[in-house]
Parts: sequence; structure tokens; C-alpha cells
Amino acid sequence: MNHLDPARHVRGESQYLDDIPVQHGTLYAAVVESAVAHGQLLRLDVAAALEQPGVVHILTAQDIPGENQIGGIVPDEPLLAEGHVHFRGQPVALVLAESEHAAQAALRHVRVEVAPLPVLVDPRQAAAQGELIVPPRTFRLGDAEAAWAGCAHVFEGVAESGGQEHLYIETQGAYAFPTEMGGVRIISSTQGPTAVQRHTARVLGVGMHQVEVDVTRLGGGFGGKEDQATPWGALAALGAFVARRPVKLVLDRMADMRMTGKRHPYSSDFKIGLDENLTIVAYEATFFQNAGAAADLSPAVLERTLFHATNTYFIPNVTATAYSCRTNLPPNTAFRGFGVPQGMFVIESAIACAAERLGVAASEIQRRNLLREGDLFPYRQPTEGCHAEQAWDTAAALYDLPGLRREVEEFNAAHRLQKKGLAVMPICFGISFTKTAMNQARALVHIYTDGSVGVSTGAVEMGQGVNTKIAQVAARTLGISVGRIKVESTNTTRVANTSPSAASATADLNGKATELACRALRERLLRLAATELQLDYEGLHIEDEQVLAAGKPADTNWEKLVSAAYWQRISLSENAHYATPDLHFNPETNQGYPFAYHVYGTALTTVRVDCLRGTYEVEAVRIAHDFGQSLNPAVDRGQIEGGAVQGIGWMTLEELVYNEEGRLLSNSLNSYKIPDLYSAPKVLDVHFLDTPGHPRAVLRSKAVGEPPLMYGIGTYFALRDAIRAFRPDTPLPFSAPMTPEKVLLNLYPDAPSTLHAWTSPAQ
Ligand code: LUZ
Ligand code: MOS
Repeated sequence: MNHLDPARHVRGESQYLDDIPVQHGTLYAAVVESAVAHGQLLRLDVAAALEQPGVVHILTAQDIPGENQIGGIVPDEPLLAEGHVHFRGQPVALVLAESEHAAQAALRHVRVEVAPLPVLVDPRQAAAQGELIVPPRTFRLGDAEAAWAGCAHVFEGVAESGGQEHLYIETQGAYAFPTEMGGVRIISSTQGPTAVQRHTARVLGVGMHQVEVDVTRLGGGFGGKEDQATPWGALAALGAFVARRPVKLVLDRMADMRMTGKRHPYSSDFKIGLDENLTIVAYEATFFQNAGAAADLSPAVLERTLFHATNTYFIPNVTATAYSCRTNLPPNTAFRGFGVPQGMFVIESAIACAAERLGVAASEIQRRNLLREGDLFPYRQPTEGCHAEQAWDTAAALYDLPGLRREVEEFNAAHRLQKKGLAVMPICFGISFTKTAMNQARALVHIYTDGSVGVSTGAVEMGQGVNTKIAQVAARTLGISVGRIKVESTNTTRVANTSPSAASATADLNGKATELACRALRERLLRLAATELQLDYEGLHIEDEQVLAAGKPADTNWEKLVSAAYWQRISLSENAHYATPDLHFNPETNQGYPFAYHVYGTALTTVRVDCLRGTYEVEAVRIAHDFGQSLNPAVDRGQIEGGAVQGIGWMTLEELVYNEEGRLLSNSLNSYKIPDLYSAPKVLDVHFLDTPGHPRAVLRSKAVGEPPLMYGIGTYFALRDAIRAFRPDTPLPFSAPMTPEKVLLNLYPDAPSTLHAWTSPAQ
């Protein structure tokens, strides 16, 4: 079955926030932002701007009826700046005008006077000054300190990875309407409707029941709208609440890039110890996370880095420590992988470092240390249904890893200015919100008297195909065709207290809730069928020919059954709750059973580098991936392809550059490049591993959202492999992204220093 939406998308029929017909009386909002990354707010003068044609209101922190606070994990983020500004692009005031043009035009008439304070952009510098968002965390297994002495080889190094702009096609925005009795209704482009509801209620000083949030779909989220859709929803709601008129707020692309947080850049130290047989005996990593100016989700991202610090390897002695460092960049936030890619980049760097120094292939070390059944992760959860070796061995055999290696070597021997490189990237990703309480969801299912079905859950459709999967789960459980099912918008008054659509867990959590609701309805209808049709209830399934498909088409019987239920006053609605069983985690000891299950896979990447120009091509990414029993192979394949390419972008082209004043220089699509058709891999193969799936996955179909992004890390190491074929003896720093400029500088380390000064200052 195909994804339900794309045909409507390409015909332009799908309605995104900015497509909603504008209601009469709507005001347009524009955000006054700080032009300084850090300073004391001396004066905010809106008088001249208020005089501008079409301007109706200008709201500042003083106009907030409730609390000026939108921080989630830590209450450290005002909706509108008050007293100080902490990053460039921080919202300071909100202009409301009769037209978009009038609102934008008024911005430059607002006087914001700031006394500048020192600006921090470097996480290590922030840590040295004690600027930490939360106290550091350490995950430990065994005793790394004691293990070094027994290691045959010990290597140390530094690894740096840059940030990443989400670049959802639909920018951030919200449309808010005042409702009767002093409430608001917000249409929001958010992954977390409940977060928008909760923070808006706090800002307005009303109960959450006065705030309704509705989401039809997003034009992409990637984590960028997990927490950071909230300010725009709350600002639009504040406008609607104060002006008693609808307020629409949509960021243009450059404002979105300037004002919103991104993937966290990390700077990390590693130390790795191996024995004579290349078994990894000990690993130590220290992560400095560039959190930006407020906590946002940084502590949770930091924790997930620690959970995945050893990727898919068993290492008996591990010490991993992480610092969340407060700088004057926009608060960095969730981005597909949520700290895991950053952590995996460091362990893979450590392994590459050891391999290069020992003169062996990194794959020798990787393969030897893969997780096996029953091995412990540093947080003490054992692997159950471990497919690390199966994924590696299947990829190696299917795609002929030795043959690929030979091909690369032969090519490199035959070419002086063209070099190929190869890398293997095995992954293991834990599925569940690491905050155990968030692993819950609800579904509200109505069967209408004509047999059609409406399903509401907390899942937000953002292109990933979750609505398609929910429809499939409902159809399969009820034993009817997908055509009878409509997945409704995500709405806080229909399904309350939702977790954001995030952590790759959305289809599992909301799909399981849907399954429970549909199963309850099915049971009820089957009981009725048993009495109506005089059949034994025990062992009866709705798919049974006798019950539903006796007279073709089966749907006729479904309609009869539903109608009979209505006339017998049997409820045709069900509200089900699902909470992932068995999860627990103690954040004091950093031990427990935090994940429902793990997803495994392995990617083989080959690249070709032009050693004169520094340009390169990703020739092929060949993946063996653990889908379990895929509910929808078309949707799932798309997730793997998209995730891999997004990961390749992070590792290669996408370079965020802030200057020392905290100003984003890569501030548009002229200067920030993501993979396009030409830079995407020429070959992208995805093999579905034969694995049973997991009972905690929806219909045994494993989560696919985030894991594939990490395959992109292989491209970095393949490029390194190619560069080393050109310059075998020069040590290369572990620094991502590997832009063509950086490839060139790595190829010619003796080039003039003016060339080398051309690196990003704030990573
Ligand atoms: N969000 C969150 C996430 O709040 N907790 C998580 O563990 C998580 N993981 C991935 C993506 N978003
Ligand atoms: Mo996400 S990074 O699962 O919003």
C-alpha cells in the first residue's frame, strides 16, 4: 500500500498552515528580534512603529497576562525578551498589523537599545566559564580508569561535529483565533500540539482547557517543531487574546533560519583502548554540547548521546561524560537522531583513529566488537533480539564487501588524482522516549452508522506517513478496507496530553493505542455477530468468512453489523490508552530498561574524490536494515532513503557558520547547501533484513524515523578513506562536515594558511 498523501501533495490540494483561507478581520504578526547576541535591554521604544500605517498593536513582555515563560525542561526561556537578550534573533516584541506588508514594514521603526555583553559561541569556552545548562552527566560501565593499563593499544583524540538546519519545507507558523469565554484556538505547524497548548495557557494565564490546538499536517519537522513551534503558537495566541482578532504568524525562510535552533554542534574528547586481538576493552568520551542560549530539549538530547555513546558495540569498560554548555546562539533543539549522531560520530572517530594508527581497516575493529545477544549497554539494559551481526554479515555478503574493497584499491592504484574510499557504518538505535513517562498515547475511534470510521490520535503527520500506518492498523484490526477510514487532524480537545511526534516512537505509541481501541470495537461487534448470526463467539474472528465475508462484498456485512449495533444501542466509539510496558530508568544511577527495543542495520558507502578540486561524489550507499515485519515497505523504504541522505548532508555539505558575534552567516539557501539530486548517492540500495520485529513495535513493524540518519556518518569516513589514499601519512582531524573545501584543505595541508583560515569559527 502506498503513502496516502503524496498524490494530494503534488496536486497542491493538501492544506498547509499558510494555505488556510484567511478569516475576515485577521491581523498579521511580525516579530521584532534582537540584533545583538548578548546584552542588557536598555530601552524598547515602539511609539514610532505604532504610528505606521496599518499597525494595530505592538506587544512586549509587559502585555503578557500570565507568565513570560516557555521553557520546558528548565524554565529559562522567556517568550519575549525582558531585561536581557541572549541570542541574535531572540523575539523582543510582536507587531500586529492589517497586512503582512504593514507588519514587516513597521519592524524597522521599533527602537531596541541594548548594552552589549560578551558573546560566547564556543561550548568548551562556555564550560570553562561554568556556563552549564544542567550539571554534567556520566554513564559508566565497568572501570575504564583501571582498564587502560591492561590495554595493548590506547589512542586519544578530539572529534568535532557541526550543527544542522532542519530546513523543513514549511517554515514555522501559527494561526490563532479568539474563542468565546476568553480562550484561543490555534492552528499550529507543530510536532507537539500539547506543548503549544500547555505553554500558551501558561503565557495567557488561563487553563489548558481554554486553549485548543489543531494540526492537520506539517511540511516537515525533523525535530525542529518538537519544542520550537511553541513560541510562534504562543505569540499568535497572545496576539489573538489581546486584540480579540485572529492573528496569523508565519516566518519567512531567512527569519526561520536566523531565529530557530538547530542540531547541536558537539566538540568531544575520546580515548579508546584495545587488546592484541582488536577487542575494544575501554572507551572514554567527554562531550561538550553547544546548547545555545536556553535549555530547550538540550538535557534530553545530551542524555540520548550518552545512551548511544558506544553505538552498536559491546565495550566492557565505559565512562561517558557530557556537558550541556550555554552559549549565545539560538537554543539548539531536537533534530532527527536527537544527540545520537553526535555520539556515534565520536566512537566511530575513535575506532577510525585506532585503525589508522594500527594500519588495519576500521571494519576489522568494528566487526569484531559488534553487540551480541545478551550484551549489556552502559545503562545496563541487555540486548534482546540483537541483529547487529546479522545486519553486518548480510550487508557484507549481499553487497560483497571484500569485492568493494578490492575495487577501491584497484581504482586507487590506477588513478593518481581520483581516489575512492569505502566505509562501513553499523548502527543501533534505542526506541522510546528516554523520559519514561512520555511513552504513552491515546486513540479515539468512532464508527459511524454507515460503517465509515474516524480515527484521532496524538500522532502528527509531517510527511513520514504515520497517518497511512494508523489507517492500516485500524483497517487490519477491524477487518475492513482502508478506504473506509479517515485519520483526523491532531487536536488537543479530541486527544489530550499527547507526547510530541518524536523519538521515532509515534507510529508505535499511537498505532498501539489505535489497535487497542479497534480491538475493543471488534470484540463488541463480534459478540453481536455471534448472537445475530447464531455463531459461537469463542474463536471467532472478524475476518471469518462466515461473519463478514459470507456474502460478497464483505463490506456489506460490515455495514449490516454496524447498523445492527447502533439499533441495539451498542457503543460504536472507543477511547484507548497505551503505555509501553516494562520501561524504567533511574536518572541517579543512569541504569534501567529505558528502551522498548533497538533497531539495527549496516550501511556500506563508497565515494570518489577529485583530488585536484576537492569535489566528490557519493557513489553508493548500500544498506541492510532491520525493519522487523514492515507494515508498509513503501513508506519505510522512503524513511531509510530520506534519513540516509539527510545524514549525508549533515556529514558533508551542510555547514552552519556563526561569527564571533553570534551572527548566522550561512543564513539562506545561497550559503547553506543540502543534498540535491546531484549530490545524493548515485546508488541507494535498501535490503529488508529477515527479522521477526518486536512485540512492543506496532504489529511487529519496527520504528524507522531516526535510525537511518546515522547511516550518513559512513560517508564522512569513506571520504576520509579516500583522502588517506591520496595522503597516507598525514594525520587528519576528525571534523565534520567534510565539505569540498575541507576535503581540499585535507588533501593539501601545506597550502597557504589564508586558505586554512577559512573554517567555521563557532563549531
Ligand atoms: N524527544 C524527547 C525526543 O523528548 N525525548 C527523546 O528521547 C527523544 N528522542 C528522539 C527524538 N526526540
Ligand atoms: Mo524528533 S528529533 O524525534 O522530534
